[in-house]
Amino acid sequence: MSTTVITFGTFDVFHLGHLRVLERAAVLGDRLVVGVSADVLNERKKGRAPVFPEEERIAIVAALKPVDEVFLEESLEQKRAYISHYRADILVMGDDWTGKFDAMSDLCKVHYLPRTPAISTTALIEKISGVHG
Ligand code: C2G
Repeated sequence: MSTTVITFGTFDVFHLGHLRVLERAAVLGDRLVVGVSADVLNERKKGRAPVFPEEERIAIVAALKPVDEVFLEESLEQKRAYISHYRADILVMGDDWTGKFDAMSDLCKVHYLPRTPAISTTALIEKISGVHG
């Protein structure tokens, strides 16, 4: 029987930390499905619009070798529906989300991976915009 892994994220200003989490999620199963957060969801969650719009973020994630399927994550409340729809066996998230998705463990296994240290979209935006010189 094949194992489907699902993960979610904004993947804005795509960087090595994003690539690593997707690579490590993919090896936990046979098929990796990625929910890319919609622009409106990101604005609600982080109080700012992503740098790259959802169509561009989806195109980048969909082109990656470890990724088999991509969809638009329109709301956090639909997480259970997405997990069931894609018949996911394992939900994987970075450990900044530790504990936040434990409620899904009746539907699938929930696995948190250590984040790649010292890299984030926010830090990149600050660096590019010259906030830290
Ligand atoms: N990540 C990582 N290492 C980093 C930065 C990010 O492992 N240095 C991981 C995060 O833990 C997450 C994934 O990369 O699993 C995507 O990160 P974000 O784009 O920041 O995702 P986020 O906005 O937290 O969206 O429904 C959940 C949300 O959509 C998650």
